[in-house]
Amino acid sequence: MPSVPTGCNEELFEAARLSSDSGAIARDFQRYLTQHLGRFIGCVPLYQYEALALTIRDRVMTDWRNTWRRYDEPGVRRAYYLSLEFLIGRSLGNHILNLGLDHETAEAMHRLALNLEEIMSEEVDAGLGNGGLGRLAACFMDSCACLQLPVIGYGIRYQYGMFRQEIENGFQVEEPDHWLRDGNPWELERPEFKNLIRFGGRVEGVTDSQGKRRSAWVDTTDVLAIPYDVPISGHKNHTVNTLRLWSASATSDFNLDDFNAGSYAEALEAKTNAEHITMVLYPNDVSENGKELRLKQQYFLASASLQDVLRMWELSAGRDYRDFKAQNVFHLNDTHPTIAVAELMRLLMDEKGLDWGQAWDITSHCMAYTNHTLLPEALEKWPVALFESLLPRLLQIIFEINARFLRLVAMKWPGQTQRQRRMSIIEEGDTKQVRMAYLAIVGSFSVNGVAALHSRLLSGGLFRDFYELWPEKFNNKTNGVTPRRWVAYANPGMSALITEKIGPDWVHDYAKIAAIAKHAEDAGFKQRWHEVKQANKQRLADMVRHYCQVEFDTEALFDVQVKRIHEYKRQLLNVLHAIHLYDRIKRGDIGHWTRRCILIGGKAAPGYRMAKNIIKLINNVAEVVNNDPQVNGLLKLAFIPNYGVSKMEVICPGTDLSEQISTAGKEASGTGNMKFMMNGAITIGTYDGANIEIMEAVGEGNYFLFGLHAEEVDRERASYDPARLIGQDEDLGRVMHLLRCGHFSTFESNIFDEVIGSLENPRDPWLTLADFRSYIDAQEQVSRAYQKRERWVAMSISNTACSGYFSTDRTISEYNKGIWKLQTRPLDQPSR
Ligand code: F85
Repeated sequence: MPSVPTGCNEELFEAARLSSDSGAIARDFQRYLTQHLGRFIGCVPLYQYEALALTIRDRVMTDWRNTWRRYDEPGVRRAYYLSLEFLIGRSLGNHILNLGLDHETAEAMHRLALNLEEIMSEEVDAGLGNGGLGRLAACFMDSCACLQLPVIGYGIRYQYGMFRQEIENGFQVEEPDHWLRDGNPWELERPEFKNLIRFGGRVEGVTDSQGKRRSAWVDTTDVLAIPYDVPISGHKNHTVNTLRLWSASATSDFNLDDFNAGSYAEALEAKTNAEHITMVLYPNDVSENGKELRLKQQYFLASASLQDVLRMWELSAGRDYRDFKAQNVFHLNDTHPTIAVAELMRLLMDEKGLDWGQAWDITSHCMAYTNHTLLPEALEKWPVALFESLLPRLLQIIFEINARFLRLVAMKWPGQTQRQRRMSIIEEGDTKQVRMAYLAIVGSFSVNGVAALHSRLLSGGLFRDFYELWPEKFNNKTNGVTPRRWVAYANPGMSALITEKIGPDWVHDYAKIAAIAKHAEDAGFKQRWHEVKQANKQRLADMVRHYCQVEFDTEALFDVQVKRIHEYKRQLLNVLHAIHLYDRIKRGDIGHWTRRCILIGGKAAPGYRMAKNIIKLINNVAEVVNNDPQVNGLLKLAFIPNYGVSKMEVICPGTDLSEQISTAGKEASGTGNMKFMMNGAITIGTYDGANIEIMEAVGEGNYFLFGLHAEEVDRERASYDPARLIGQDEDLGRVMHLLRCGHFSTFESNIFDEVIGSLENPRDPWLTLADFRSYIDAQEQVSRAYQKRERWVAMSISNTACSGYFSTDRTISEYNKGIWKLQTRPLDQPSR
């Protein structure tokens, strides 16, 4: 027998790997189905999915353990991505692709007379996020594994993810998303690494055994954090990184005294209360008004994750924290986990015995913060009183951080008390509040925005004072999306065509996609590109028929806007265009008409009235347009319910025109725009967020630009006069008339008053009507361009060819080079 290896013995691991030919996959699948799940081959497809998921999961296990070990080697610097959201979607197909087992698995299922695609569609989306921010975290995890970077994701295992959206009579109705009901084969519970999280209580000064004065946080109410690990496989590189999600659990199952006294329900109360913490994801993506449970979630994540990292640190370094900052970096995904700044201070001082200076030196060298919004109402603030009762020790620490910080400000700008008040982490006023963004900036060595314009607007506007104090902290990292999920997996037809022309390397080295540009004028290639797009449009049309009962004709232009519903994203502008086209049809103005199918999708925050009204309006306009015989297929409009990750996997490959029409200066980056571009859609967009970089990459000739620029928006505001615009523009006048006269609200009088009021409001923050004319004109350009098919296809190819920059592999390389400074940890020979 060989001796037990101490280091990383590649041969041993190689031997432990399961064989992955189709025969082995089919055998394991059948064994799981019959021996483990107790079902047979003709069972309901859910169990087929489960058996296949377990079969594939077995094939990542060895690499997973191997990767952990490699990252655990002494001296390996690691990053921890702290995020309240990871919008992962489905996993099975993604792992199959990354392991390079697509053919083998399809073949194995075929042998058993089963269909792989049908089985994969049984998986429920892991919807642990709201929108772009959560999906970005998931794309980042994919790229970190692909680049073999030692990064661990830390998040929350919500029992209920993003709500399921149903549409009833045109209105959004929210249904709970109990995604774990049938179990989750992709998670591994690790109760051995649980942590205790404390809330409430009070702070006492005590003298420790060394005679030092310290703070003790006592009389707390405690909750356990149990980690569940989710594997994140790299692309054909034997790397499997970890996403560690925390679940709350009571410290004891129930109170025995109550139980014995016969109060069974009361005995369970503590347990239920504890478990509420990770029960549900907050479905808001812009403002969250100081909900206690949300702050509990944030602290729960931060504390559990930091304790986990310190535990691992002490395993190798003991209680010596001198090298900690050289080997660890925490990344804060927006302000949501920012309480980690204060919590790391607390742990290092109160639990590990460091003094303030040592603890601050570590903390402020280990934290990095990414901002995802410019909307002031989206910046998190917590009432001081809430902090005081929930996290008294952390509030003390924040006050001390602030006091020291304000001394620094006073030193830099003596006498500028206004500036000190502006910059204070504590906002004064009737209810004092903790400004989390300021805590994040003060506590971090790096602060970045998510697109070039956004980062400029941060340092020149929202965070200007801080930029003047610490210009070296501020930087930009333009977002991206992972080409594995969003091209290779979502668009197999296009991927096969690309690989045929330029080889398969583009999947892991996405800059190589540029090589298809030289085929943009090759007639044969263009014809095949077109055929692939048509097939993808058919797949999308089938989905639209299924969910919306609306027929989309694939010869028409597919015009799509999918994203969270928000006034700043201006779904309303899109609707105004749809109404304008309808009005033209009704007037017989249909010379050189381009048929259009407009698809809109997205969720509204349950408490956001205006967003919900917008959904209702879209549905009502759709009802009128789709049922008017005179429209006769010249125009279709559909609202796709319950938009999410797996819907987007069908939508973006089948789209011709990508709508990115936010008010300039409001969309931090956008990432849907990148998914569409990669899949050969052409963008109609404002000069906002990453749209600007998309346009620069593809060239103005391959992009439809319209609307005011960010600086113009601010100037326009002073003189914005919607009534004048309506009076001057006949098209707009007719559109507004159709809205006002109730053409889209028969028997529902006045339901759109609020929407109309917002459009006509001179103080409309989103200046929707200011961009109407320029939008309509740009849409007319689109319609004309779509009629020149050859040219359109060339534009489509150019968009894909120029999308190399928008891979999260590039984004993550920049995070690593500029902020994290990790070394790649290649495992054994990649099998690419
Ligand atoms: C999005 N933000 C930006 N926020 O809007 C996009 O422009 C950008 O491309 C992506 O981030 C990625 O950078 C976003 O998705 C949220 O989901 C969000 C969630 C919760 C909250 C705020 C924003 C609360 C907690 C403050 C309500």
